[in-house]
Amino acid sequence: MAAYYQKEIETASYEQIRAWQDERLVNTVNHVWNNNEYYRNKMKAVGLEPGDIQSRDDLWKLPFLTKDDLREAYPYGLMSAPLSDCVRIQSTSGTTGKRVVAFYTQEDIDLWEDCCARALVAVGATKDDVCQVCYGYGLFTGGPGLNGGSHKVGCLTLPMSSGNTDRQLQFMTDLGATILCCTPSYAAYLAESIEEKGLRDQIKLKAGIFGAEAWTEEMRHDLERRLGIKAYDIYGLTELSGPGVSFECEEQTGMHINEDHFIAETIDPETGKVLPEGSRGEIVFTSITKKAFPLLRYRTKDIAVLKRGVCSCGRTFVKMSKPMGRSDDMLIIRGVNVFPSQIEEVLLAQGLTSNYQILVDRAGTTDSLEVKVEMTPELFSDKIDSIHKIEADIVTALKAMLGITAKVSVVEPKSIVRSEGKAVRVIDTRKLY
Ligand code: DLL
Repeated sequence: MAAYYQKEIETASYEQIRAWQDERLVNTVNHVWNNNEYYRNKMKAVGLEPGDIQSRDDLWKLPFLTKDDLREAYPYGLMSAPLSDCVRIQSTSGTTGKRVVAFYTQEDIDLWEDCCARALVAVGATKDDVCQVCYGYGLFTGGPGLNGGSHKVGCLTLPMSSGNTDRQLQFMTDLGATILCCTPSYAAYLAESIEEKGLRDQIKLKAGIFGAEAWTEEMRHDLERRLGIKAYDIYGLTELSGPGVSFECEEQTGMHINEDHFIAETIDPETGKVLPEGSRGEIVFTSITKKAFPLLRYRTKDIAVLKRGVCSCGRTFVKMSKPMGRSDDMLIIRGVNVFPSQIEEVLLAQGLTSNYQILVDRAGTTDSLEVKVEMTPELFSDKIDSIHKIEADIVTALKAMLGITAKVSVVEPKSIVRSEGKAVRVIDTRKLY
């Protein structure tokens, strides 16, 4: 029997969902027009006034918002509530030049935590559960979001944050954790450690909520078998609040989008044309309840399919498939969002060339990142020691920029294959989609 955190909302009729969306969209458009100059200018630039948006049917008229807008408006340009009403920021992982800062009022946090609570209840969480949250806490949204959701459900919450696997396993076994929240790759690492330490019969986990990066159905089956759980997907992004934009239910056939808070569209990433539901394309979200940082038609760059229909769990919210790739070049490596341009920036700052290659692989359950870069002709004559020093400096600079450790090899000039068309700079051999 399916359980819900907010049954009336989660099982509302399509007409009711539409009515909420129509009304809340109009309110949000008026809210940004009245409170945010950046939005007002963006709307004016295409000749729009708030009165032009009367319902969801008018959504297409609004211009898209992209990460570039967020960067341009950094830090306060898109804040749409007075600073005195904002109580928190969160930020995207591991980036300097490309950092996105999202703001929250107390009400924004409350609604976000409701979304996470819905996700937890959908996987069977109740107030009798012990919920171990090993997503990162701090600026990353994973820890705070699921932590808040877990509190709302009334679970005993273990705010573990990421890393320190021995301690994770000790708490998991000693306190009898039943719900595990982390990235799928960390879940796989925990499974491996549990096997190595022979702890399998001491764990009481029954469900896992895994997201923040791509993972396959094969990985789901593997995690379910090794941890003796049901493994569920959860999706979200910092810009839209964090985890809980959509979540899987017991059917495990896609993630219900919390449509009372977000309107989803699918577009052709090349032309920007809106595609009918059911088409594969880039997902665009409009937040319709956020106050401090509302986003109108935000291009996620995530490629997926929306599917509307009756779900056996009783929920009526449209489902999105697992993301099937991205329409930009962002990589997610060990949970950290990495743009190749950031790596290039580091290499050039260290006096190297732009002849480089980024190799991403997955050894066992852990992503590996290797950067090969050609030395300059001047460096070529240098001693091996100085080459090692440059490699070490790049490792340090990459760690400072991205927060993750990469293997770096400085190679001979002209040893990286030249391309006649677009340079193939990224070779990602992980099988994620
Ligand atoms: O990853 C929020 C989150 C935390 C989601 C915990 C789920 C669980 P960002 O760091 O801003 O936010 O990264 C957002 O991660 O645009 C997708 O490309 C990717 N992503 C998030 N969830 C999934 C998922 C968090 N379930 C970016 N499957 C998004 C595949 C995902 N990719």
